[in-house]
Amino acid sequence: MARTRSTSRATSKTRPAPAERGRGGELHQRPARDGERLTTNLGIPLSDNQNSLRAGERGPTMLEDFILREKIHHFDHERIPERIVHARGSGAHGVFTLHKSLRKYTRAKVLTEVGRETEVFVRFSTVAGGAGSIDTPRDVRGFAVKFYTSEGNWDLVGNNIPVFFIQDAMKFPDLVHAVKMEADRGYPQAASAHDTFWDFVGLMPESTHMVMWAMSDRAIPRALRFMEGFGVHSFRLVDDKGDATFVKFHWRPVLGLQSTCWDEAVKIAGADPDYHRRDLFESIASGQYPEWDLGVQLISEGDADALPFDVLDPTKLIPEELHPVQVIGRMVLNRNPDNFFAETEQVAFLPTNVPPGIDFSEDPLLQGRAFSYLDTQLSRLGSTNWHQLPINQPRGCPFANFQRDGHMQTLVPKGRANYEPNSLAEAGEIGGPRPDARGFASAAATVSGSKVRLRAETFADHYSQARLFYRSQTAPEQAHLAAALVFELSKVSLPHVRSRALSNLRNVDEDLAARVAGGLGVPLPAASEPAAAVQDLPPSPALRIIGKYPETSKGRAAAILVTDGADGAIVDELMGACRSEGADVKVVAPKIGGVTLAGGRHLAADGQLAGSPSVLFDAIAVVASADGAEALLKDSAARDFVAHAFAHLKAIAFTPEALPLLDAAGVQPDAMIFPAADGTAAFAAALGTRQWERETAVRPLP
Ligand code: HDE
Repeated sequence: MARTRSTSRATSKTRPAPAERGRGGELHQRPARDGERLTTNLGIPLSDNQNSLRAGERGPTMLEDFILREKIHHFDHERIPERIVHARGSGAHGVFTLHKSLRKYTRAKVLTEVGRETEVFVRFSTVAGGAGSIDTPRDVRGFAVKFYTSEGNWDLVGNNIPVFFIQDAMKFPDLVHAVKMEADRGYPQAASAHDTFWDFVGLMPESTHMVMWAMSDRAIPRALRFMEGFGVHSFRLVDDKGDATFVKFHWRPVLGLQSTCWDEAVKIAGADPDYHRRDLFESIASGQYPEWDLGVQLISEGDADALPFDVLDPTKLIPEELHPVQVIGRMVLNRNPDNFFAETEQVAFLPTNVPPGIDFSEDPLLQGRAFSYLDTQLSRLGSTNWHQLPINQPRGCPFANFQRDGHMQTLVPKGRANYEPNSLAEAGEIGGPRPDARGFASAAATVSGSKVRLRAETFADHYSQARLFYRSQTAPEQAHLAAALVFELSKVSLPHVRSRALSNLRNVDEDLAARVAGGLGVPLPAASEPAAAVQDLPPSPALRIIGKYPETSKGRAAAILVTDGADGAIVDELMGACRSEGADVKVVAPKIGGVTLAGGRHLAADGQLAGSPSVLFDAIAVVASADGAEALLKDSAARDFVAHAFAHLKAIAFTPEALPLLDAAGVQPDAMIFPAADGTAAFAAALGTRQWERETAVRPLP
């Protein structure tokens, strides 16, 4: 048994880190320097960080060991409550630059000062799973942006889907309970494919539109960088005179929209549960900064009245064909968090954080959110002073008021004046801040009526936009949506729940309902009674994924599976072609030590075959020697590598020696199967797309 007294000692002669005094007199611990003396939280230098204090070398640990006790005490309390929804998330810092002024509509400087750069922090999330759940479930994604504006923080706390499941905040706890793990068994985690979710949405026809989006490929994004974002609710922009215009906010990914196949998403969950988090972190670390354009739809009160639905109803979108999205600026995420907990976990988003010039609407869901988010910070972050955490503090401007004290107060305000009005400045003392007539003012919206608990008649149409969404999709997207419904409803064990879902689907589209019933192998029940007549609205191509953005290979990644003796010239050519398209290339080899190419050159591997399945890449190439290909044939990981890429409709390039492996994997020639000798450029150009025509050959679609 080793009986060392101490195996590590502070070697540096430097002094303990002194505290630095911040703007408001607050104390900030500066980051420790390498080799600096290790101390307790109160600055007592430590001589031994390996051994607890014991009575005798093999004796019991002593109660007086304040060093051990402090360390374990702090560790025991390292976790804070995870978010009740959106617990699993990934964050990044960045900058928003305004390119077009909305001066005519708002006095918010962040939306009027062209060229101004505003710091942002963004947190993307899934909704249903816990903090340790996978990144790729079928789920809505949160898209929350904190703008540190010169007039205070503006939080645009949106999703990657422009509508929501419910119309009234009253139903939110029911919705969340229904989708989360079932109450008695504690599963399934991060999945809507279970009885209680489908029971709830079946009984709430208002959720049908959002269910269409959640069953579409939007809910299985390829990466966070390839998602759109939406503010969802109608907000108001307010000008200098106090006049208001409704606004809907849109984020458009510069690299385009892209999703995975469902089977692929399921397999990624096993291969890399952190797939999205890793992609975000690595793309920023490598300088491929994710970017989005910010767009707005502006709707006057008069135009809102003319819409065939209520602008306050969060289950409805405003088709871009009716009110175009104007791009006004760009957000670039260019810095990873230094510390996940301090920043991504402790960031507190509040839809009520709006600067002067931006205001709420009477959307009953937004009104409920206005209460909820402030409330939740107290239980998550444990103190009303959560706004003093570095990630939550305003950065673009100072903050000053007479709010005082509370748990974990880090500010040290000076003087006697802790109330307003006061006249202490007249006696030369500190008087403190004062209200400013140019400060935040709510839009003067007229409100009238009796106190009632009822849903406005204008919210009654639950199916027309669900139909609009479905009918606006391309054929492959419609098939995926139907397949997702079949998958989800096949996990529902209560026949009446499944049947009600089908009854509601008949109001969306008879063909869709028939496809889903056919896929389930159950009879089609009678349609449910809609609360309002269902309208046939003109299709909106902007609701599609396929074809909405120009195709690009930028930001995508190809994997080249290589073996010993492979042709190095082809590998170089493939790498060059992919890189010139702005794509990344990874070398996958049977051994992590890499391969020896024909001619003797050593090629390092980025991944070992069994740990780097093709689901993690956008396209694959197999560059093998004859012997190497023969060895791969005997390896199920190699056969799956190719078979899965084919099943997930990806581009495949190959050298002739690899043909037996392609045959064993069931690959059939098509427009995205490229012989490497002359197809490298076409392969590299196809990284951002999928071969949709192949799909019927690889899986039955409903
Ligand atoms: Fe949230 N939501 N929400 N939500 N939400 C939270 O706030 C809530 C809603 C959204 O990355 C919580 O700080 C209610 C719509 C995002 O930190 C909580 C209602 C939309 C995030 C909360 C809604 C969202 C949250 C959990 C109905 C899209 C993650 C922890 C009235 C527009 C933000 C927290 C982050 C987080 C409540 C509806 C988006 C509990 C009561 C609609 C992106 O306060």
